Amino acid sequence: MEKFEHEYGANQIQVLEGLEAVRKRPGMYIGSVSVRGLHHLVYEIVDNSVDEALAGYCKNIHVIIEPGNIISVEDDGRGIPVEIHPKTGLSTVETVYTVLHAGGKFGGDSGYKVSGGLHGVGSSVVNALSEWTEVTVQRDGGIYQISFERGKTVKPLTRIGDSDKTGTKVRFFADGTIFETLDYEYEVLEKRFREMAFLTKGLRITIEDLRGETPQKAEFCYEGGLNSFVEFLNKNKEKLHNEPIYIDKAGEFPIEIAIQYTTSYNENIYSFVNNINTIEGGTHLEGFKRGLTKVFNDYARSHNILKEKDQNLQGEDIREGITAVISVKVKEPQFEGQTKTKLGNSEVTGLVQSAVNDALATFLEENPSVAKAILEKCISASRAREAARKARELVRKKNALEGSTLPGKLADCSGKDPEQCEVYIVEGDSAGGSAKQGRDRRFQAILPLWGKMLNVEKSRADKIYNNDKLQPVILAVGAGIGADFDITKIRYGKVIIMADADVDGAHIRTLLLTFFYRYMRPLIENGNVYLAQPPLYKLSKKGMEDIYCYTDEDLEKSYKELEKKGIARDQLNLQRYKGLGEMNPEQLWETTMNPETRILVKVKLEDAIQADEIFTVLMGDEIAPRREFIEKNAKYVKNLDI
Ligand code: 1YM
Repeated sequence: MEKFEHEYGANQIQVLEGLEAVRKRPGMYIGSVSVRGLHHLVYEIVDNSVDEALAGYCKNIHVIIEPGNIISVEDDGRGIPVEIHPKTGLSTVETVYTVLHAGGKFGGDSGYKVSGGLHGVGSSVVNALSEWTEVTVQRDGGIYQISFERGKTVKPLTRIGDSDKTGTKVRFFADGTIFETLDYEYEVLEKRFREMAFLTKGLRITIEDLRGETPQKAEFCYEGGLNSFVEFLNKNKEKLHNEPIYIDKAGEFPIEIAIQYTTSYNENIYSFVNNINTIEGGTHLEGFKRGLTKVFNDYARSHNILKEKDQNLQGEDIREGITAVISVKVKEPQFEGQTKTKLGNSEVTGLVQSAVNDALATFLEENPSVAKAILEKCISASRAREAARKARELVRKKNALEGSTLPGKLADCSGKDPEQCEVYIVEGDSAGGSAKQGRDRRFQAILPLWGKMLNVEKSRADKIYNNDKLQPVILAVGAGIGADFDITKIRYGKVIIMADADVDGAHIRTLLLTFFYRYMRPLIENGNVYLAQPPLYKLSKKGMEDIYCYTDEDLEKSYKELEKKGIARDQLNLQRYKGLGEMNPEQLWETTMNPETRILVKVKLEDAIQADEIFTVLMGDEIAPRREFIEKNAKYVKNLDI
């Protein structure tokens, strides 16, 4: 057996200090030690395989969650090099797994290093944060293996057999003393790998979950690349044209774009740089938007769809109903923004814009019926925008005349500091009445909702401004709507939706959440939207303090606890609350509004793609997917969340 040299020189001591730093401050390297950070470990390893695929050597990646939350990732690339690395005196695999940031430096120029999802730190960080790691490489006719514990080499690289194949397999067990949880969420990983497969045409990624009684498995491989991605995003939507518009430009900055218009009123654009989702957009997105606006206006002018007297279509008109995915590869990306997911490289704007200009103009010339369908929609969007502007003006004028910008039904709080203040949006006048009486008026405002329900998903902005149910919400929040929305103007730090725990309540919650998601998204992104959780039950008995239960499990627990104290079930009076209106003001305060005792669920936007799907399906036209969605998620409907 071939054993590799293992010496602890000055370099190696530095290495150990480096990995010690990772263990001391893991958050710096993987964002957090929550389940999210845990998932990052998997992405870090898989990213190396994806890099190998991008370099053209790897076709298959196989990820397994083994029993006991051990992760195994195997690819059929070239295998990490095994020869002694001149700088460290150790094998290259060992170097990659023990030297912080070693990944790219040693590999030469193999293209666009994606490595590391959001944080780009690589294998050594995973190694440092794992109780143990085992790497097996097939390369140069042999099988080689090396093992580590908490980042330290415990078995140096050894040749353990022969093989005519090539590839890398990494197994690791995350360190339970570092992470809050070791329980991987299969759905989260599955979603991420589907996305990665879309982004790397032809790459096959399989994921298996071997924990639990029923193993799960999924396989993703899309020959259509981004076209498949867009078709997937639009699967529940009515399309304006059958085939996505596809742009694929090779070169120094490869650019791949797929576009398909739907009949919806929303804009759904997802952008990626080196396979990293650029949630905050950036120069590539800017270039795309500019190109799109210019090409459609030019086409509309030259084909006399826009007459001389007509104004140009605006970008937002042209993006109504669009679903698009943009993926660019940039050698040295600069990421900016709060979450470092905004591309800063200024040279990219022009490159993307001209790629869109060329390819899209050609497409429109060759597909006049598609061009016509899209432009008809753009023009109707531009009319609606004009109508919305007028509606907005009207609201402003009306407010100016009436001398107040606040809706009449709002019972405002006396405090003025938005940070401290909260508004409860309450369905129904009777619950609104109780809430008004029960609240702490110093910091709690109540806005009862009345009027006709409007399906935001099926309406344009002008209808929304004029809707008597939503207008008070817009005015109370006080920060505008749509493109004008300005988060710094919000009047309340917490916008709390308080609705009954029944079907109607679920409906109003969904409606309001859809509205916030489509028209005040920063409010959700900034974590200002909450769902109040009124209790479902009250247990009472003479001489005993009332017990409120928020879930069925809660109720069972309370019964059991009381039994232990010698109080039997049949001695207790159980009240099931059908609506908020059944509670008196004191009870409402105590159970649902008192910051000391209430339960608030913060609405989080973890995943824009999933949120879009949920709202499209729940509020859209198509009935079959809605039924399917509700059947699949019936058990969660009680706690509707994005
Ligand atoms: C399951 C994880 O890490 N695969 C992988 C990693 C590398 C290579 C191939 C590779 C890269 C290069 C040349 C190169 C890495 N090599 C290095 C380094 N899968 C996994 N597959 N030969 C093989 O980039 O030139 C770092 S990652 F630095 F050693 F070359």
